[in-house]
Amino acid sequence: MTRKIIHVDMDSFYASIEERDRPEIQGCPIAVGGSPDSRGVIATANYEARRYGVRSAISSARAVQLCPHLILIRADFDKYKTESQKIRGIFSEYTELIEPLSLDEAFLDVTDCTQCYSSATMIAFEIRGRIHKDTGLTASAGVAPNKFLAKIASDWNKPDGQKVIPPEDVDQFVRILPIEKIFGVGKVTAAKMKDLNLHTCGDLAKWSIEELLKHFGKWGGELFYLCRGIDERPVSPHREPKSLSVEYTYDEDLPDLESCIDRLPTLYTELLQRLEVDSQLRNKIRGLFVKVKFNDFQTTTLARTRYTSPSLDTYRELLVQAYARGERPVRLLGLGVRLISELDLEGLAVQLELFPESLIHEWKNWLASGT
Ligand code: DCP
Ligand code: MG
Repeated sequence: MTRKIIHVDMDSFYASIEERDRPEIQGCPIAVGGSPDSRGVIATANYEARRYGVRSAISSARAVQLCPHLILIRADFDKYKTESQKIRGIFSEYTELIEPLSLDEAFLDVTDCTQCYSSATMIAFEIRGRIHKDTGLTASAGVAPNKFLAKIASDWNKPDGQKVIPPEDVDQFVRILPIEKIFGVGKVTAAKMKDLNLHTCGDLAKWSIEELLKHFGKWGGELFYLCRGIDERPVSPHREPKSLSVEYTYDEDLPDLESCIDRLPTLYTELLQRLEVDSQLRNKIRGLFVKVKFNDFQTTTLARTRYTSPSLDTYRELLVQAYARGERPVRLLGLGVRLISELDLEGLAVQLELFPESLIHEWKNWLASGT
């Protein structure tokens, strides 16, 4: 049966909240992030600041270079969580099938919704209107028969827009869809695909599953379906991740251990931000890991279980050991935490003590100071 999936994604979420709360800076270029003096990074920027090239994950120092009159504001996660909860409250008036991906985005399965004459397009429109009325913020939405297409569609008419991909338009839509739109295709993979003369999903669809598997490993199997616009993954409200990690493939290989260590703080900040998304996650950490992919694609993961506080020092120690296994230039670095499932947690309630409140404050201060 054809499903109706909506992907809602707030526009420049943190920055829009700060702009809303400070009428005096409305219309100015605004970014939320750490301090430029101490290796801080940008979490996000409003659309005015983006015109200068200020984007998520660039260093705050670079952002100020690009836009000298940028207004840089420290993140206030409690405030963002409050807004996120309001938005989720609105979603839940339409469906129970909500899968949040972060504070500012979620998938909704509205196949069985009877509101708005069962029109998913109208439901998306109404939800965006409700969000604006209740929070003063704008959201964009994508409506499609599956998660893959709905997520691409929500980005199509951003900000404050929506796009619908009806089932009958799927073939035509994916045929000319650039490969960069596929989740997981970053700069490096895109360059590799282009070398193979693969530019659109239509190009990918000409390859056999064997060829895809040969060039892209296991992921090739997923690509076979995605490039045809097929994605059967359900919207699952109770997804329980087993781990949470951030990783980055560098445009140029990192030549030595020192340059790897230099990259740690940025990855670490992002990992902490991801952990902030769900307050339950902190209680579920039962180990830390570092992933290193060397320039010959050999990958090594070094984990330390029983560690429940993700400190930068521990990650540095792990990185030193992981690097020693290859001692070659590095193309990818990743940092992560292993999580315990809800069920395991019940049996190990005692261990909750392992994650003291004081540490959480330490993180927040650390984040705010941007060091
Ligand atoms: N975020 C972050 N670090 C990143 C990316 C995002 O801290 N590297 C935070 C800040 C964003 C929020 O997550 O406000 C949502 O991320 P999005 O990618 O949806 O970005 P925005 O909502 O800011 O902008 P857009 O309008 O492009 O969705
Ligand atoms: Mg967003």
